[in-house]
Amino acid sequence: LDFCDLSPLSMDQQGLVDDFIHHYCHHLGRDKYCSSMRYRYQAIAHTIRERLIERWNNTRYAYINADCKTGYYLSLEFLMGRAMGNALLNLGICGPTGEAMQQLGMDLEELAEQEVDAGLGNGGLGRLAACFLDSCATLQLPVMGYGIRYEYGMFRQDIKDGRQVEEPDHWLRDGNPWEMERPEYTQRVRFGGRCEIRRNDDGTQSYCWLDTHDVLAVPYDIPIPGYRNGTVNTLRLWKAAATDVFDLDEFNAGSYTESVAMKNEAENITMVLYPNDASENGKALRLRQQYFLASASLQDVMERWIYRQGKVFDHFAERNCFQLNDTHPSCAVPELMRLLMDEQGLGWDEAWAITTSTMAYTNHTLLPEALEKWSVPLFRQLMPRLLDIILEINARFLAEVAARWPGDGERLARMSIIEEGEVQQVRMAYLAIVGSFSVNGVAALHSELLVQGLFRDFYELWPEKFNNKTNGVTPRRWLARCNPGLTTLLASRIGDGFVADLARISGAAPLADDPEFRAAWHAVKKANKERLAALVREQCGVAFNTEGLFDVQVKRIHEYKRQLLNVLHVIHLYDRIKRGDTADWTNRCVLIGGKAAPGYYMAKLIIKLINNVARVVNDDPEVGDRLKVAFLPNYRVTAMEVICPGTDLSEQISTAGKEASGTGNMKFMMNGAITIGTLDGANIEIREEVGDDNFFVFGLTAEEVEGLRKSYNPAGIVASYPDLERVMQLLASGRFNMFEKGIFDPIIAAIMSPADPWMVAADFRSYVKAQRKAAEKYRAREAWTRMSIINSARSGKFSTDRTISEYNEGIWHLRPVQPKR
Ligand code: DL6
Repeated sequence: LDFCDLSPLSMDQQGLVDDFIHHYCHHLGRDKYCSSMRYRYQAIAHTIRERLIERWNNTRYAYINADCKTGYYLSLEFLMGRAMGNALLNLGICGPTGEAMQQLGMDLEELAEQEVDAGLGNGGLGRLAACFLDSCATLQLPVMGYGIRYEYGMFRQDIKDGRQVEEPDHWLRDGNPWEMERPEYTQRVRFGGRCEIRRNDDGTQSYCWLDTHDVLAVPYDIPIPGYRNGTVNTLRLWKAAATDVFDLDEFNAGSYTESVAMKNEAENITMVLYPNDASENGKALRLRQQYFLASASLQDVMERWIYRQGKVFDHFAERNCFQLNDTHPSCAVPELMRLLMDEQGLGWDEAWAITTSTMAYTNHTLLPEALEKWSVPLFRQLMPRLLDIILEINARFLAEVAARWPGDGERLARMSIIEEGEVQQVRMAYLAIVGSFSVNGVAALHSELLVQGLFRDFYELWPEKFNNKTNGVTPRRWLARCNPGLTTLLASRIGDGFVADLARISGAAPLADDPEFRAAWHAVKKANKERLAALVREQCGVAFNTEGLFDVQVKRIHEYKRQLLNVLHVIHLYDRIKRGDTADWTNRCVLIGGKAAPGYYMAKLIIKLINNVARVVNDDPEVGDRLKVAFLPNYRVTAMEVICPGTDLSEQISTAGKEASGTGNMKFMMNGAITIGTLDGANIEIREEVGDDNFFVFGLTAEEVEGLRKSYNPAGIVASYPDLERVMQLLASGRFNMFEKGIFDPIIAAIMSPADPWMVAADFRSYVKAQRKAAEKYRAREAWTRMSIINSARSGKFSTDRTISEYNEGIWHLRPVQPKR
């Protein structure tokens, strides 16, 4: 089809204007009488999209020509946020596009505001996946993302009377110009039915999975541009659709309406993202989503392999690698076995050798409630063939353990993929470890705690499998795009190379001693604080004075992240103001934001407490600008793009040993915020990079937390610290819940419980001390700005380009490929 060989599209202002007009008038069919901004946004989105498509095709041809090994990032979540600004930045056409829009009498940033976030994730895990894709494309690595195209993404959070209210996020309602449906690559995923063993003529056996209820997986591809390098990789998201057979044959006996209802059941698989970031929910639909993703993606890879290489799998493992983003896609292990054995006729040993050389697993949490287990009966009902394979994997695995530790029955029970009990459970993390050649944690401490604790037995068996890959964030979105002021300033002094190679940002460290540079840095921060203050004013109706210390904690609301500790500190500051203890005061604006899982009672109560405290503090005329508190509703990627550039103090205050890594901490640091934090997750590595003088550390270490458990006595701690005693009294007095008697009693009880897993009271004293130090330092503006510059300048390690290079060197072994430009 020679007509496909088009000449490249123009990247200059006039070319963009012409194509915008074409899309607006001809493609979208709008005219000068249409006043809706939506179509203007869509016209510019399509104009940019076709420029991505050119590069997308060239990248695909280059990968095919290079006949290269490919990596696949399998994830139930990709928290992409908006696409347009990122595409413009990475294509290098922000300037001409802005001018083109100006020529047409429009403002590009205003158009960009029309785009809804692609909120296909809960928090850190999903956003990490999105940053990884950006870095893979920037490093020109042949990596494809596989995920689910949820019809409804993460819920929209409203705050009504101080409480979280969830609203559905129908993000696809107005269409999505950044996706391309590819029905030609549809796959069929099987559920239910039964298994039968058949004897073949040659005496061998084969397995049949019969009477299944099939669902179609239809791919939607999203282009992932690298930073100014001509590469555009692919994120393939699957949508579930009913098969015709499903509707007509099987349900012909039933009524029309029942058959349509069954169609809905198939399509429900990709209807909604589960909004829990840290708890297994045991829901059949969630397991169906997991298998749906794993099966559709592996079949897709397999189909391409067979198309290009034929039905020969000798080199499959050398040429393909699957990274499992937590255990959510770990059905991929038995599914690859099934495809290789049942569909391609390989024997167990051969299939197992291939599977265990292609699968790699990343763990993202130590929290027991987040470790997935699925009941064996549910597995049998939904994927009977997969369960057979898992049981066989387990039998062979336990034989290996028994051979290594003869007679150690306890160890066998501990390590078994199947947990015994009233109802047997499949331990998905163990399945992932046994089926993978690499298992990694996401920060040094987390990886260490994994091998010392949760996965200790497995580490003893296979120490070589375990490794660490400290997380990162992409400096394109999280510096260049969200903080143009700082980027321009940095570029004027150290060149703009740091955007593609963040290690170079260290060149800014000596500038911390240059008063002129500090003044310019301060001015940029001030402008960013004004932008953030405007957001807070608009969203929360609270006036933040930009002279004050902007003290920010935004992340999922969870007890282990200890938003409660933050609130107790706010109450303490309020108490000080009321007592007149305000000598050498630093004005402070406290911003908290984040979503709670809809069924998480305590997290939702904490949101209510934050809002109630905010109302009392903000309404008290005695307080004035000394203290302002706001809870930002509907925290999401786009909000963080305004929040992190405008923050002075970054709250990273989880109970040590509980936050696997954190990535918000890195975004804040990159944008010149100083961390107040515990020795948890990647905080430890941030502190190592910036030095103790540029970080406010406090609290128990992970070891101390565990050591204290048995003797933890919060009542004693409260009684021995008058500041905390007063805070608890204020809470108990009903000052923050005048007309809602007793609503915060569960919170008081949790803090006062010797079984409090998060040990809020234990760290209060050192937290207050660290906060006082931060407040004091903030008043010395030059010194604070110095710290701010140092934080940014030492953030080089926390680019996902570094993380992905480590994944590639240690696990994937992919060769970069340069497409034609
Ligand atoms: O690795 C990405 C991200 C980490 O930065 C967070 O520390 C961690 O909590 C998060 N993990 C999850 C999974 N469930 N839980 N909890 O979201 O991963």
